[in-house]
Amino acid sequence: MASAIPLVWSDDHRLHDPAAEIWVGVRTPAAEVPERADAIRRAVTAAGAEVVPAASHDGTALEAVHDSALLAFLASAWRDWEAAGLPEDPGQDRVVPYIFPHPGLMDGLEPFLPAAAWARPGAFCFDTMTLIGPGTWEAARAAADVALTAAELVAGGRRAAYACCRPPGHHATRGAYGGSCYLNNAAIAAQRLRELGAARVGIVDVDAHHGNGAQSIFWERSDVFTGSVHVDPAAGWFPHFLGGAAERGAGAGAGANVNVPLPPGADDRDWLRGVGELLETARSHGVEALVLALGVDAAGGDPESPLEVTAGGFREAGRLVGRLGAPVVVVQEGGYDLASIGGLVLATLEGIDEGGGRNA
Ligand code: SP5
Ligand code: ZN
Repeated sequence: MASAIPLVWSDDHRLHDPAAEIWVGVRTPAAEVPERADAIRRAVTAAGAEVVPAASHDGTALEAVHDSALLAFLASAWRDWEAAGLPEDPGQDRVVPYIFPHPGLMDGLEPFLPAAAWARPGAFCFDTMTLIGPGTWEAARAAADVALTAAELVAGGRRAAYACCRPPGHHATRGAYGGSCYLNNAAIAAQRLRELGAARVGIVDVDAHHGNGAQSIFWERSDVFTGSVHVDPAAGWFPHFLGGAAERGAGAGAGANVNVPLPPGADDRDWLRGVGELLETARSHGVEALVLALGVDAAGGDPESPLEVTAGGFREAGRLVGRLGAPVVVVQEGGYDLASIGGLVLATLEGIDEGGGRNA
């Protein structure tokens, strides 16, 4: 079956090859590899999707969602690391943090921005798993361009567009990167939809991991509803420290964030109930456009999550999204089993078509 949803693309994702993750101090092979986006693109275009090249954008849309200090750090991090000689001595070929301005260290004081290139990453990164190399910034910029281009297609009247983003974005907050994410592509797309006329926008995140980035960025805003269904961080899963059902937003945004944490092993039925709850809540908030943060790592067999969703589950989630009736920007997040991720994304896009999201 042909997908009527255009796929927005940039070859520049390949400039980012983190190669490794530092987990419990050990250098392990990266899960977030360039082949991911290529595999997804192959499956979706084999089904007939039109490919739209990403248009480049200046920094304005990034500044609307991220701190300028984070953007400045990311833009020069690799150059600064190299200039400090760190690839030769001590022999570290990626930017990795080693000290963090932990609340327990600072006790309310404002941290310095470290002068040392080896200390500065800790001011902006919340884990040791999200490495920066040559080309990481260029690829992250390109992924944001992909998301922005998809948002502009939808604002221009397309019923749906698929942003084949890499690196992913949903763990990145206003001021920090981590979880294999540098810039929050979904949040950037949502903010752009707001600027282009949607009075209320929803971000529904179905990646296996909590969408902490959008939750935090829009925490005090009522104009962007955020929802995430994910494996319960309190049961031992990334991001470990947040993502519970009690997190509902604050101030003007009180009630405009919903988390549905699921137990490890949760299947289609549990997961689809969560997806449905998020979409219903988005509907009740009156969203005029939706961003679907589509990680497919909730699938059974994915090496990074214990959820057991099937391709049929992803197709049904797509149908629920299509039935919402709002135009939708689908933004790629996680999904790490190279053999299956393309089919899972395609099933979701076909579900959106079937549910009513077919382009006129
Ligand atoms: C975008 C996305 O799905 N990010 C999720 C990142 C979660 N990574 C947590 C990894 C936890 C440790 N896994 C052990 C594997 C060692 N290589
Ligand atoms: Zn994930």
